[in-house]
Amino acid sequence: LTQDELKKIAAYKAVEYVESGMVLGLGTGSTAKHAVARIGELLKQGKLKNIIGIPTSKMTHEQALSVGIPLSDLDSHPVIDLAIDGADEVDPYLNLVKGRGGSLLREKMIEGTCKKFIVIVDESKLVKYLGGSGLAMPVEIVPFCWKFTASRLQKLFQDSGCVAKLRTFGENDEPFVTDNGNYIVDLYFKTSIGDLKAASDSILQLPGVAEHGMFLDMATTVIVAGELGVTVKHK
Ligand code: DER
Repeated sequence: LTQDELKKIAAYKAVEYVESGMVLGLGTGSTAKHAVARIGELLKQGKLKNIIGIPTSKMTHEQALSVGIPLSDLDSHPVIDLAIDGADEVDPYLNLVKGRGGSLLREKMIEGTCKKFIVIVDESKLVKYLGGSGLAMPVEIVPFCWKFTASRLQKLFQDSGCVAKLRTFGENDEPFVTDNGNYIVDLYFKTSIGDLKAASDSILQLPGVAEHGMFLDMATTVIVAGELGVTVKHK
């Protein structure tokens, strides 16, 4: 099975938890994309009715419109029944790293006000501890004096061998700009971050920081699709 087929299997399994009449947080990324498509398909077949979607990014907003999911927002629906979204890393306690697609702020707002938050991953996302993959742990910051904020983030975690890098794109290395008009600084760790809650608090205390990509104690269920089948882990 390819990685994308595994993502699709996990996504379809998550959509089995969707009931007619639900207000749904619609995730962002290559795994959540399959869940959004599946919800649209079931609506078209009449197997799901009266669904309202709350998209976690402009990209998901577009995709949801294209598959016919009626949309609204947090202002109209401050409480959401169920959110389905991918993750970049999942630790054994169902803590997550998210945001390598750049949508972490809206995802955290929406997934933080859900009664249930189902995370869908292929098995490659499982890690022993967050930051353990050596890949980016994203932090959304205001563009104003971003170097100042990036260097303070790096200093915060110097004991973990942290390197902070502004996320850029294209051949001119333009700064990546989020849906909210902010920048992203990606943190790379050599060793474990240690106390995640303390790390989260110290990041959020920096005035230039909008949000970070550690989703602690938020997932209620994680669906993992692997070569040997699908496992469902509940909090
Ligand atoms: O950027 C994000 O938050 C995405 O949801 C990410 O965590 C998962 O993206 P993927 O499903 O494309 O790996």
